[in-house]
Amino acid sequence: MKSVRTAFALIAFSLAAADAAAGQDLVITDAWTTPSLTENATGAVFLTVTNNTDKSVSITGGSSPLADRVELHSMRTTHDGMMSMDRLLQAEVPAMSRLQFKPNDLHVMLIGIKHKLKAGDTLPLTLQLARQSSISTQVEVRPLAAKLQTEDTEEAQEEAAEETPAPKSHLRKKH
Ligand SMILES: [Cu+2]
Repeated sequence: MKSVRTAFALIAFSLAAADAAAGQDLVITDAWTTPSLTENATGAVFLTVTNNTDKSVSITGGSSPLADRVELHSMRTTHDGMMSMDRLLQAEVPAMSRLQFKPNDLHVMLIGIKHKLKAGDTLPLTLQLARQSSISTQVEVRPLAAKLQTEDTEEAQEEAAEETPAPKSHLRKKH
């Protein structure tokens, strides 16, 4: 009888672990970055924030013991086809929804990384929320190939076009 109860407890525990994102009010999952290319580099962190509450939540900034500063950034393509990065003062995670930070889009920027990150390393990251609360995670450093795989085809084509000189009009975005 005792062993049956233990088995039930184990099943309950593993379900809870697998469903962590669904069980907590606010949780960060799948946080990753790429290796640093130089000392004191900047780096973009990608992650998903899931909000299981019925109120929207604002992320207002972040911190990591391994970086001088942490900022929220967004990337966009300007009218002349250049990529531009903007600092955001906050990012909203709607009620019962999730917000994805992903390559060439919203990201968490590490500025002044204190030691070169290599694939397999992890670094702690805390995101600051409005009303003095915060959520933390461990960011996994993945090989550069992980980022290249997630970049969209259009981006890859633009890069190829830049390598082989093309008429400038080809790089411009149509209105
Ligand atoms: Cu950035």
